[in-house]
Amino acid sequence: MLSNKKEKYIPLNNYPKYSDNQLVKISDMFFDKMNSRRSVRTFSSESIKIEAIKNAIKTASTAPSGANKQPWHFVLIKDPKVKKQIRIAAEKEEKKFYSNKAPKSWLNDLEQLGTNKNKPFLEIAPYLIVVFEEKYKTNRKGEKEKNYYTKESVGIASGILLTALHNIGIATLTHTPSPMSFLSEILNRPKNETPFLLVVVGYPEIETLVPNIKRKELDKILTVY
Ligand code: IYR
Repeated sequence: MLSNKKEKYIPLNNYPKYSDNQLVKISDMFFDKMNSRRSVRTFSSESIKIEAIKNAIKTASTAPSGANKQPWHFVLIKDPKVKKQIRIAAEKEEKKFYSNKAPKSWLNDLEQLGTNKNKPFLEIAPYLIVVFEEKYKTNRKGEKEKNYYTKESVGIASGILLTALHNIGIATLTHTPSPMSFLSEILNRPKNETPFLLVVVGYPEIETLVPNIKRKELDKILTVY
């Protein structure tokens, strides 16, 4: 019988079933692909078709989330004037961080990355994406409705975003100027959203160098019972 009533459950589709050999091979190839991802700090200003970036954001939004609240909002910035405003505000915070806020031990830990208060990439890269965490929602009666596990949800979505961009050869830098509240002001975001991460997006500058640092070996990060 035809019914236009919304079904409570629908079939799970599109899960492939690989052989053991294929499982190992495909996962190994994907590891190689992801293992080539590096945080980049020198970006080319070369433009990138916005549809590709929007697709990556759509992919990020497939992340699981607490009670399916999807507690994220993405702001995609391409306007040079807005990028400039963000750079000025971020460098103001970074100046304080590097000159007096950060303890010596923190600066020592950062030494290997070669970071400093200057953030030219915030203007040079063709796009910035600011990921906002939606801590709660306000309903029509003006009451606060809770979202759940928002940090975990937005963290997973951000990881998928970086993966989706890397998959098409686009480099990223996860940048967290602290505090980040200036992003809410510049981007006019409502009070129920908190800036979570600023992602710099673009092609790496030609002859980009990255720090010669290593990932931990699997046996150091994995315990199997
Ligand atoms: N937010 C500063 C400092 C910084 C902190 C960490 I932890 C890093 O992994 C990298 C940088 C900056 O962006 O320079």
